[in-house]
Amino acid sequence: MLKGMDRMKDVEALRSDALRDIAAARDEAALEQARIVWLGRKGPLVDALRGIKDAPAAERRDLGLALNRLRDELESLMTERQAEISERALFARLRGETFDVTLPGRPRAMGGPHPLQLVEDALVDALHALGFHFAEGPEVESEALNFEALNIPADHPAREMHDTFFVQDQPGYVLRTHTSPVQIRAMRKHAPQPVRMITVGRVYRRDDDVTHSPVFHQMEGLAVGEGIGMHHLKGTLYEFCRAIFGEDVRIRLRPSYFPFTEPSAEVDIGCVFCGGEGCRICKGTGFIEILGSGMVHPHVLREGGYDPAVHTGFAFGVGVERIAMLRYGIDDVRLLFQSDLRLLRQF
Ligand code: 2U9
Repeated sequence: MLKGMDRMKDVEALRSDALRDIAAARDEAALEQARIVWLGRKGPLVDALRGIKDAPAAERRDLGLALNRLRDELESLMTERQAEISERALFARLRGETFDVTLPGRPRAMGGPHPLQLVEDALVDALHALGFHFAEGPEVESEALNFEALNIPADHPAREMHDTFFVQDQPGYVLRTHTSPVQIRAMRKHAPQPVRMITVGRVYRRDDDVTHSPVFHQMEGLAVGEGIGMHHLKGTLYEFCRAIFGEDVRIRLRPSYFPFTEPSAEVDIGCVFCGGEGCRICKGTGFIEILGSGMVHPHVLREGGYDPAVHTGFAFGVGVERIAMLRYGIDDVRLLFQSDLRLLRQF
């Protein structure tokens, strides 16, 4: 217990004893012991703090200040000492460890461009060279743009539940089932000026087997202007197929049906595997289906802000996975979505 005029001297004595103990602590256990002795509930400092009330009124303020300052000082010295002890222990451990510099390094798993990305780039480059500009749009799309504007009314089979992912709590919104709404957006932006654009991106359908994935990629192109005809469509697609499959490629157009084009045509190329003689991949026909296309339906032109009496246009769509599977001989579409390095290292 501190008494009378000696109180301040005793604070000083207490300080020098505590400092000596802290400096002498060589390990964590010793430091913890010093903490209990000097800062613990039964220690001299807490005792002295409790005794402030018994000191003469004139001394209380200075004594309180000195004791509180001492407590802060001891706490921070102990923290510093703790860091020194840990560092010293770490260095001691490292000095004892040997390191075999002849061991082989751990190889890093290398990434690389995904086959879908390689195909996407090739498709976009081929059309960029023909003067088509690139546009993008949202993957969560309104039913109005994904369906109605594309001449797919509410009772159309493509709108049945099994095809479309709906967005919970967002009536009227779907995950886009094709990239075509991007073209509607571009038409509305540019009409009545001519447009020549392509878009590529993810689309979603409730399908899942060796040839269908619930998420897949499409590339679509559109050209609208005055005097555009089927010959422009055929010439563009021929050049496109030459860029992708080689300049000797043969193409064939077959009549088809899409709600957003009229007339519509499916485009086949001469089978790149058998040279047209017929094989397992072309199922003996000598041709492989590559893309869909057609002249933009008047309803769709009007929805885009063009007058079908003045403007015409052509459009086409390609499945990116299908091209990648043909190009690289991949027989299960799901391999493209599994991020398996055994597949990805091959590109
Ligand atoms: C607008 C007008 C017309 C885009 C077209 C196709 C034909 C087509 C398929 C290819 C493989 C989809 O991924 S796939 O299954 N696409 O056959 N797409 S015409 O027609 C449009 C698009 C937008 C405004």
